[in-house]
Amino acid sequence: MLKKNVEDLCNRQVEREGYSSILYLSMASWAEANGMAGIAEWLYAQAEEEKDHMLRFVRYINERGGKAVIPAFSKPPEDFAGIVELFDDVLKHEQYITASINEIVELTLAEKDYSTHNFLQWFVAEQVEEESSAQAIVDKLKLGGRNILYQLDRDIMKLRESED
Ligand code: OFO
Repeated sequence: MLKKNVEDLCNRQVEREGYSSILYLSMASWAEANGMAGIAEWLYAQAEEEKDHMLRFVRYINERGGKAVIPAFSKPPEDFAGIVELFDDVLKHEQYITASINEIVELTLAEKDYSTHNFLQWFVAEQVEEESSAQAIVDKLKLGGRNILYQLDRDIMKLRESED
């Protein structure tokens, strides 16, 4: 049985993972409407992954005798200043999610909830990957400037294809 404070933080994470999903969906749609098909593909796929992360929390909370709550989500931004700014936002958002996961990890240690601690390890590893792929794209964009955008769009499309 989940302790109430652990359940509450897990439910907070349901909202944060769900918001991540619609944030990336909005970014994907913006990129697609602006002719960046490869980047849009990458972001659509991220949106699906975040939905899966939300579901993992929902199912875990219910499995442990808690009650997962599906919240209303804030409306994500619909316009972005540019692709460099967009990926900067992705990176910052992932860093925020990492900090949020780490808070739950800390609470599970304080509460000696080793099952939830174990459940969270998948997310700890996932965040390392997500921060590093966002960072790699930000670095490429900053290194090459906007003139490499077309090439980068192709590269990201290929990256997505090779992950399938
Ligand atoms: Fe991108 O983060 Fe979920 O966990």
